[in-house]
Amino acid sequence: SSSGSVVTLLDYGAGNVRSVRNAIRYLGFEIEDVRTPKDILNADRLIFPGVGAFASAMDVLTKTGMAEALCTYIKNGRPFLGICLGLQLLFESSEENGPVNGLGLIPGVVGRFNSSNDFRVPHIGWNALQVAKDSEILDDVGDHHVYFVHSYRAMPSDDNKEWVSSTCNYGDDFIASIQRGNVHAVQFHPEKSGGKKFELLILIFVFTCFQFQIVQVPSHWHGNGLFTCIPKPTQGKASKLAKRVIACLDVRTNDKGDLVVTKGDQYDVREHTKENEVRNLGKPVELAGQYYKDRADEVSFLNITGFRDFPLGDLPMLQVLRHTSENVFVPLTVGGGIRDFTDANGRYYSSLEVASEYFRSGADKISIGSDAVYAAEEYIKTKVKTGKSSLEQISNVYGNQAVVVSIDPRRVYVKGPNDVQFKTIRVTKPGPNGEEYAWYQCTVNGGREGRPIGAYELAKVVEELGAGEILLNCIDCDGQGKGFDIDLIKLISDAVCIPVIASSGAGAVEHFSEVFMKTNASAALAAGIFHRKEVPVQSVKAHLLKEGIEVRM
Ligand code: 1PR
Repeated sequence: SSSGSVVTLLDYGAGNVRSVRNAIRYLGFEIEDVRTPKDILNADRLIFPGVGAFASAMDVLTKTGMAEALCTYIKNGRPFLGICLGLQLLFESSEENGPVNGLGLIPGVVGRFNSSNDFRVPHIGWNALQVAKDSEILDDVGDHHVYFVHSYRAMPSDDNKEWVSSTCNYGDDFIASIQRGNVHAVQFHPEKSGGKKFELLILIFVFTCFQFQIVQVPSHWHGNGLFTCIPKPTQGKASKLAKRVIACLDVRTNDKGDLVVTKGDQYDVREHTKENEVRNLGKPVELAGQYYKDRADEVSFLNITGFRDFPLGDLPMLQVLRHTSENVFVPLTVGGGIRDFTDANGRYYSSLEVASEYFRSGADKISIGSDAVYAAEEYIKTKVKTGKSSLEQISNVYGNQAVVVSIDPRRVYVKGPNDVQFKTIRVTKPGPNGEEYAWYQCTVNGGREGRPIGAYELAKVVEELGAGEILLNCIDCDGQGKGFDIDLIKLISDAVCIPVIASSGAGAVEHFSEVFMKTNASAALAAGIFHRKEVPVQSVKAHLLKEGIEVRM
């Protein structure tokens, strides 16, 4: 194309590139999609946001002739920006379901992180970069945290050192970005690394990579010194994954039929008045936009009546996602009603279809509640992985980093540690009858039904079945503002090697530092205090920073 405002996008249809699209459009560029290998060769500038698994991506690229075109394009040093898998595919091969050959342009093998309690896999969240060689891009990124979400990574070596422009430390040093001439690729997600000073890092990339005028700088950027006041990256400092602060919006239709953000007390979302109406704390798109501005690291939407109202019938929720993802450039999670479903007309929808629709509408992760409980119960009974549960299917297709399991446990006190067949803990505060032990019973359907499985057992099983993260609620603490259930969060975050999001009960900034100091939670989520504007997200982060906890500011 001859137009200076066009970006060619290679989207082979494997997942959510909506955020990349939105980011490019937000910056005033036009997008031209690659349809044939020729479109790659004719591109003036090409963005390749890799999504999905390495093997299936390579498969598509090879079959369509795109692999060859990409190699030619990159070998000719044409302007290129690869994102995430778009970086990994440039290497010789990957261990992901493999070994599988890659494009072979950069020496090295993409391997899996070694997971442990300290270095949970997937590596999800904001981490800092260490500069490996001078690069204009990194000068702009500076000391800021950028968003990563991946389980595999390429490592720097003598063979690829002239490519490596930055590394990041997560157990080992891995390659965070590469650059050679016009060819750039990043393991992190510039389109999700939204920040105050540079709303969108992608701008800087596009700007630097392609060295052309930004057509339309969003008005609120003018004169904010975007390119002048950003510090240089730190040299050689071991980076640290920031603890995330997540704003959660429980969404449902109220009795008037409007989609509202609601908030329960121990999951009861109705006012205790004669009308008994659903509590209304605001509009979902508006609140999400507010939390993004307030520097929330992620935003979650839980469609809390999804268990009974089929979400694909619930188009407003998809609208909410679409609109939110146009202006919110941090990861979005959506949950509620993800399961196989047959509608009134007998039409069958697989959970994968439901999830796909959520991803297409702008979700980065989906969250499964009730259906994960059934899948775990089944697996414990049969010891067979059928691959058929929603959890397994979605994880297989989209990768485990895209699948959150939301647990809704209720504390059940018992006298002795062996009174039940489930994992018990000695509680910090004894129960109403002096009980010193408790187990945490999983529930389904928004806490309405207790199931014969504990949160501990569930967490371990869903990790095995392909969950990439656990959203750990606690019905007893929900909406109480008395702090997180430290006993529960410690129990679960010690039991698994995937990230755990602590949820339910935040009432003050100190509750956040407490949960990060006393447990291995990777993130903390709150709803009520943010909705009621009692404590803004910024205050939580300022407090964490003061307490010496790594956060993205
Ligand atoms: O079972 O797959 O359809 O998913 C339903 C989802 O909806 C689950 O993730 C479940 O947690 C959620 N959900 C169902 N009913 C409710 C309810 O409140 N009646 N909300 C509900 C869960 C808990 C958190 C809340 C935190 C923090 N809400 O989302 O935001 O407890 O609150 P706080 O900071 O105010 O204490 P499926």
